[in-house]
Amino acid sequence: MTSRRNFFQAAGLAGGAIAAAAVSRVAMAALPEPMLQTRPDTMPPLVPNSGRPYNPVVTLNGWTLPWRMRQGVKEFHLVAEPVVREMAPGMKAHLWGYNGQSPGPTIEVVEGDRVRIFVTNKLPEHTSVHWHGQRLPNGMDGVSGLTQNAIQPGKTFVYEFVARRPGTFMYHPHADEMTQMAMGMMGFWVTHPRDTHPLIDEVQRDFCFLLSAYDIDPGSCTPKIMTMLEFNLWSWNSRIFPGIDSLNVRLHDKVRIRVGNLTMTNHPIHLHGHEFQVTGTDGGPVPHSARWSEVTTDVAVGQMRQLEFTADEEGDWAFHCHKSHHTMNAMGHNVPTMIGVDHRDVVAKISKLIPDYMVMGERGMADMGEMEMPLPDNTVPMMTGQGPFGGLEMGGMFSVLKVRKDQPPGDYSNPAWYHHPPGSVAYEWTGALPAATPAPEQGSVHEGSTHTDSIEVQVRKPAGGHAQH
Ligand SMILES: [Cu+2]
Repeated sequence: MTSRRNFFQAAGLAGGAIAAAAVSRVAMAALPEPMLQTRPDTMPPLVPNSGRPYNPVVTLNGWTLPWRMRQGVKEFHLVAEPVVREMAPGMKAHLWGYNGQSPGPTIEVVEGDRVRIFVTNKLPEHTSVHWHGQRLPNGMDGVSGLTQNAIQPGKTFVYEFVARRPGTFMYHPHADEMTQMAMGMMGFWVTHPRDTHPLIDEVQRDFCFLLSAYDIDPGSCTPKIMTMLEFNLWSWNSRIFPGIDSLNVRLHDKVRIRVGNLTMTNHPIHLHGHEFQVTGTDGGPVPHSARWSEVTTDVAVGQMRQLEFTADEEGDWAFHCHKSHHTMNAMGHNVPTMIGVDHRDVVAKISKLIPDYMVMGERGMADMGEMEMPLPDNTVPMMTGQGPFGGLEMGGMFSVLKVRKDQPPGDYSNPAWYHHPPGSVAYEWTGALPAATPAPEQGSVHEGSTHTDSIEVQVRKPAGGHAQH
């Protein structure tokens, strides 16, 4: 039943809706100017100057996209386009990204914000943007072919929804995904809580970065997009060590680190010197009863994790993926293990044929860190980086958490290396070394079992073609 009063209210709403539609067409005629950022440095937090207040995040080697408020709507303008990303000093990659960079800028909003995102496609092929993890109307989900027409080159689409759920999210194309994500198209999204939230703590430092992987042959600059598993550059925000900035905090700061994984494999993210808790996932804040302390947490493909801890130990603490091949830069993987092999004779013979032939790996691979072999242009050494005590022999997904008593509140600048208190650094033993002796004879825990020194394993393969029963 419709009363006269309701009828006028409905008419009023309808009139309002028409007016709003007319205004928004005008607004769209003057969509926000796209902001570009091509510097690979970590930009200071973008303190909100309009809309609801919040504590901004800091994107490692990245930045937050400025917005404008228009009639209560937060408007952003993303431009999908080819970019040149310096992955580390001396190595530039030709990637695809947003607004001058890969990954794209971080988008920060507040729970309950109405958000309007203009997406302009300057790629040579169609694209779309999927807002990974968000609650939104189905038609705003960004799956080309399923929920929308793909955004053709040169076209601009508008996405609009309310950021309903606070937490850690990301965005990426859902059109020719294999190519576009292999080329670096992705970005971070943080929705801050509107009020104090029982499961979301206030922190003094809030960092975020995406895990991405590339396969770029040494000496080249464009990723091989068909690679599924054998990537050679493991990056945080499309940066590789020593190109990843350190995470600089003040002693006793509460620190949050948000990580999203858009590679093809999982990454056990490991922090030295502190225990953290996983306080949030793509699904939202983790209940207190489901949190436990860790020093490593696995971030699987397509997942987000929020790590939180109190930085209460001063120093320079390594922070890295624990897959040791992910803390190295581009290299060949088809190299035989040469540890223990004395191939000096062979080298002499090969050197007559190939003057530049190099012995590799007979004492381990640490020599690679200071390898004197000339590298192709646009290539970063496999293992590199200098610390106060010499070579770090790292690459890829590696950085340092710098905890300092005198780091000013809110200051993210890079302090000098940690000054260790006297007597607190591992040191060389210079006394005599006793000869090794066998461990004392003790009964085995498996009393009565056969003597171990008589056991020998023999492997016999079944005769070809005839199964042995
Ligand atoms: Cu990894």
